[in-house]
Amino acid sequence: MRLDVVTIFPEYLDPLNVSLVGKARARGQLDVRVHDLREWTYDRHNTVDDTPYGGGPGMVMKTGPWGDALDDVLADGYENGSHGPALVVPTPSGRPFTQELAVELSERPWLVFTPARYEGIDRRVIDEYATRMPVYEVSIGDYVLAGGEAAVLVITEAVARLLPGVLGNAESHRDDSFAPGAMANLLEGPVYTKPPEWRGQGIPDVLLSGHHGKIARWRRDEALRRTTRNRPDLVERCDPSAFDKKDREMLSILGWRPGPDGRFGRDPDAVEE
Ligand code: 6GU
Repeated sequence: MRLDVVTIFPEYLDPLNVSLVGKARARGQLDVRVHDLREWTYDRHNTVDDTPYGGGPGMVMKTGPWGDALDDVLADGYENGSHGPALVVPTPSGRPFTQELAVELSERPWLVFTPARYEGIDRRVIDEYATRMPVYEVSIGDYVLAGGEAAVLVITEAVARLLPGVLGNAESHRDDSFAPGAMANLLEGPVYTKPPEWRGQGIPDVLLSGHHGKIARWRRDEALRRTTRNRPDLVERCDPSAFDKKDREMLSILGWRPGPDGRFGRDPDAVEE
């Protein structure tokens, strides 16, 4: 997969040389190119922004540098054999970044990221490229960052670990908490390793029992408990056919009751177990 990032802070993307993404690059599984937007400015001050039409606070990134940069990056990519580029525009006004979108992006051969600072990029830039290629405007959550570079790091890591051969074990994704099509998207429960006692805390006995059925059941119960506590919306969204008899017993203990449509809702007075 080829990735291009156009930014006024190229050094912000240095973490792409580290860990999983760095190793995928070193192995040739990912071809990452980071470009300095200011190379496509021609004035003495390397201006990339200007005041917004219609007034208001902040500055807007200008069409000229973005259009010239993207034209050059796209041309160079094609010359080097890449095809089917998609633009990924990080913005707090984008669609939520989910595991499902990570899977979709991981199936594309070439992603071009346009992280912006200030109040964003002149709309005409995105509208023009959208006539030629898919454009994904993406937000990584309900909070506001000073710029899109951190979002590029987040999206790249989520996408890179899905590429064939990047994670060691091909089975590893199927169990991801948010894997699309998973029976139930539950959060994963707690994990433990040696030593067996640390600062007076032991390991739950069941994990030392060697009884695989009981261990699987305990893990499932812990997943239900943690999901109830941290993401009750995920339980509400679950297709009730994802829950077996033992799940239903645990859900009941946690205060969940099936509604008329079979989906689970929580007794508002339920106390946490
Ligand atoms: Cl992609 N960019 C910015 N600036 N803020 C965000 C975001 C992106 N996603 C959530 N907040």
